Amino acid sequence: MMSLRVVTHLWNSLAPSAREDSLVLNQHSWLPGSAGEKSEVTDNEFQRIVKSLQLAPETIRELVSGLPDKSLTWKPSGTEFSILEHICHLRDIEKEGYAVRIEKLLTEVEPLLRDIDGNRLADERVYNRQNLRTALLEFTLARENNVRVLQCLTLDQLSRNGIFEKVGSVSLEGLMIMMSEHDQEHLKELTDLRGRLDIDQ
Ligand code: NI
Repeated sequence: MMSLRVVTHLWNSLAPSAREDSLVLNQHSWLPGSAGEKSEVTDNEFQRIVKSLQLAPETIRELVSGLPDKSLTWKPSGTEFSILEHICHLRDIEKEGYAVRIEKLLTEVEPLLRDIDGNRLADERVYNRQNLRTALLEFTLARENNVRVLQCLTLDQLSRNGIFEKVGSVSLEGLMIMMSEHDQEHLKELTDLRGRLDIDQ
């Protein structure tokens, strides 16, 4: 998988204040080489991924702050998310996707990890009529919970495996990288959307 490239992208995507903040890294229990396990990411990379996961809600908050309601719900096309839809999506994927998958990987043997149809949820739950502040707060809290769990994982736990629907075998470490990639995709789309608002409205 991609580790360093992704991490570098994540790092570059952070707001300058967030990058500065992430120079202060918390210590945690994961150390490379312990228990003789071979891992795909180094300890530094692991720390950076966790830190970027931790900072994502604040990065998004900075990106969307001060925008009028009509900009928050503006959809560039029928198939693209508005800013509000992106944030509701990140919240639900965090709570119903990643929190559940992490729990299953930690407590079950080779669990099946369900894929979630984000577009269907956006329609069913009418994301574009939800409250942005509430959605962002809920995403922030759900992310905090997940980061708290990830920070304390041992190497043995990081190497626990499951089967991710439509993807295949994935370790908890791989899942963590998927989380950061997913953040990255949506941060990129949000940044593009933000730029287009300045032009179009
Ligand atoms: Ni998504």
